[in-house]
Amino acid sequence: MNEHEPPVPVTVIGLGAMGKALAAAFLAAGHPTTVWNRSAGNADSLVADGAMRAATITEAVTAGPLVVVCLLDYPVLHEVLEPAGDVLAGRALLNLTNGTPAQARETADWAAQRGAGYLDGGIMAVPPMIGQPEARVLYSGSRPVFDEYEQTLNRLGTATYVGTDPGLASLYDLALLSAMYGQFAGASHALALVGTEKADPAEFASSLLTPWLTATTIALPLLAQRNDTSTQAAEESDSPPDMQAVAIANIVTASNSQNVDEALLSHLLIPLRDLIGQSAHGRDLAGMVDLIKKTTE
Ligand code: FVH
Repeated sequence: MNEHEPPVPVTVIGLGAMGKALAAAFLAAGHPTTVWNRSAGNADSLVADGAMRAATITEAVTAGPLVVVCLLDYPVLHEVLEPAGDVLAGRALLNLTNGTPAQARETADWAAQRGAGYLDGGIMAVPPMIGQPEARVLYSGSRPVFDEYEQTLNRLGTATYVGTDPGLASLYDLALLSAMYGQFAGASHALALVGTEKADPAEFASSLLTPWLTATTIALPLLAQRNDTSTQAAEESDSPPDMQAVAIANIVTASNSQNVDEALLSHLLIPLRDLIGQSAHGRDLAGMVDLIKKTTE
């Protein structure tokens, strides 16, 4: 579609917090938008803003060429879409429901059997961000579908295509969420530690914790280095693993004496200790990534 063509009619199925934000962004960009939700009342505000309410799931799917689904999970998606399987042929199914790579691949096969093009998506944003460039949405699956609807997808946020394997977007989504929850867990531990003394957690968070976490992102490329290059990196490192293990052990000891649960840090200390004990002694933190992976041999 070029910028002079009229906006593509879009259907949004699932009007929870995220589905409503998606439909509102399409409406705001002038797309004829049909909506469906199990609890019909969720559509009221969108209908007031110009959306068309579909009475049935089949009516929703047949309303246009691009069907966007954002439901609680994949079992719900299949329960909802199965009755409309016969009318999916020739349409593009875009699934923004959070799930696993295996679920995405199964759903791509399910869509292909019904003659639909399939894109899976991972939304790296919360509902108020939808419609802004800061809202990144990852897509994988059919490249022709992505190319045809890229401009429409950019209405939701910055559309980023990551590959033809339909499971890739959810893999990247879950990986990014894992990094986020890891950071939240570490930050929660830090705030619990500081909170054991007469310190202001809000002041600590804004003046020290946030700048510190921002500064430490400089180490992320080191973690991503391949194992075979990390040995050399470690030899030149200013922060060798045995030095870091001592600091982590001190955090564990201090956490215990401050009565803060050290379970989180124990999981960091054990892999680091194992890394130091290995024959490739001296490898830098990049080796932790390999330690976490389970080998299939
Ligand atoms: N909200 C967020 O911050 C995150 C951001 C990143 C992406 N996630 C994923 O988006 C999916 C939907 O999330 P949501 O925030 O819209 O979730 P809810 O507000 O809880 O809405 C759930 C919708 O699913 C419908 N639903 C649930 N069970 C059924 C069912 N058995 N049959 C039919 N529909 C069902 C529910 O309908 P209703 O309860 O209103 O009738 C909502 O439409 C999700 O994968 C996130 O991980 C959001």
